[in-house]
Amino acid sequence: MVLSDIKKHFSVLLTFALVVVSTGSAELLNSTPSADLSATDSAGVSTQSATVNVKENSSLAVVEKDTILPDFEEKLSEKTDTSGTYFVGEIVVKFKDGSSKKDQLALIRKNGLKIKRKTDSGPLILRVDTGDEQRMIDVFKADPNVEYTGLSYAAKSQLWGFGGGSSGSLSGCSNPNDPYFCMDNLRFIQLGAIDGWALNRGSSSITIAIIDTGVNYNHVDLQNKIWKNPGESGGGKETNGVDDDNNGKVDDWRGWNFTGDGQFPNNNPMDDSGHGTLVAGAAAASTNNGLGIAGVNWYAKIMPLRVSYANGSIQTNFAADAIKYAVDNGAKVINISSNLDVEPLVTYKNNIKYAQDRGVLVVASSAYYNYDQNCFIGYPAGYTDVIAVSGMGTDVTNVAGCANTNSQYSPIRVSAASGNTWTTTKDGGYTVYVFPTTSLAAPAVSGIAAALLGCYANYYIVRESFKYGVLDYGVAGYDSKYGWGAAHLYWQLKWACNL
Ligand SMILES: [Ca+2]
Ligand SMILES: [Ca+2]
Ligand SMILES: [Ca+2]
Ligand SMILES: [Ca+2]
Repeated sequence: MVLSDIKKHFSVLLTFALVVVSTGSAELLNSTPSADLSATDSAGVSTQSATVNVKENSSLAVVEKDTILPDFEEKLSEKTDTSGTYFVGEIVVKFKDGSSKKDQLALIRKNGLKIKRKTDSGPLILRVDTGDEQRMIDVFKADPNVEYTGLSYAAKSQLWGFGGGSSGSLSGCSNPNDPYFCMDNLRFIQLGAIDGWALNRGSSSITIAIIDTGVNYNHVDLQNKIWKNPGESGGGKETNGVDDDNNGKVDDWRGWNFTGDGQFPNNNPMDDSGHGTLVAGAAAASTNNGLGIAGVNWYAKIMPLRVSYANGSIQTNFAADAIKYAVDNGAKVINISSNLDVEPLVTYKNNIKYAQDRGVLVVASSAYYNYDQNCFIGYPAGYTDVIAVSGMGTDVTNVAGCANTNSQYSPIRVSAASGNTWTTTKDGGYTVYVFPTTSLAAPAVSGIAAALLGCYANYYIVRESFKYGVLDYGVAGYDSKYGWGAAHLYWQLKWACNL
């Protein structure tokens, strides 16, 4: 795959995400060495505070004791380079554990940079002049206190084509009675869902984290499916401005918005750009409720973790943080329907490993390319034991994405029916994506994984079911188009849960 081909394919992808939203002028709250920062968001929630106390002229011992890195000095960038690979005007630096804060700050100041965000996982996002990113990376790389540094990578949603259809009412049917299911259930047949539901329809005890652009948690077909953080629910804990469960996030009762306004993260994971709501509905919309669509999993909960800006650009550094949040807050499946063609900083891989080591399944869209093309699978789909998903069309010979083996890692790869996916929209309606996409194939796999975990299959059994319990297509056995085969709720339940 040559660069021009990659760009050509991404130019198609970007038709979904290229709504540029003006962000207003960046606020520079702390251009002086000493300042006290605190803020309250519009919901009355104190989101961050930090004291900066840099005594440049004090003796070394005093400075070392008092130096605290400022939490925030300038807003994050929402603008990517022309290929959409990284956010301009930013670099990411992880200092070595135990390195002196004074030395860290001195290096940042000496090069005229500012701190945009301390990520939960450790790396700092720093402000650099646009166009000067690589030079600054080289400068920081040469410093003995720096563990690693690199560009501030963006990821792309793996959706193609345009949604259609109406939000009008349709006559009902039964079992399940969701009107759009009744109108078009071929995808569910291909997923083995109709037969599978006779065995198991999922469990509300299993939560799927949707690491994406947020979710419209008010959608009538999603509102009863949104995860509630027990430690931040009831007795007014949702809005009391207190981190009641002491997990580092204030009032995170229904997920988290890691990007926030570019300055402060917040507790409102609403979906502005729409992709995450499409993904959430495809995995686990309210089913058999007489409304809208059916989900692959009837009962699993959805944890909305927003890691994008309003323009839909996904901030990989926050996706890494969100993986750890999902694990620490009880999600059992993590769905990532976004992809990079370059490997992000190692934090991302480390946090996926953190999830897998704790029995949390990570499902990711393989990179979208033209049908049937042998191509690079991308990241995070390319990491070890991530369930990387290609998208099978209603005509099963059409497959979006790839499952080939030109990766330094060894992912489990599977295909999933995603042609004619009816799903939920951010505006509260419904839409259909006719062509197969990996963005909508991954949540079908997440819904199946959640069903298997809900019938007490363990992590390893579920992971292996995507190899041994799937329906083989094409060349017998593993192939570069379908991977091990097509995800199939019925056969995987049989294989993993002995039903
Ligand atoms: Ca909390
Ligand atoms: Ca609270
Ligand atoms: Ca429904
Ligand atoms: Ca095959």
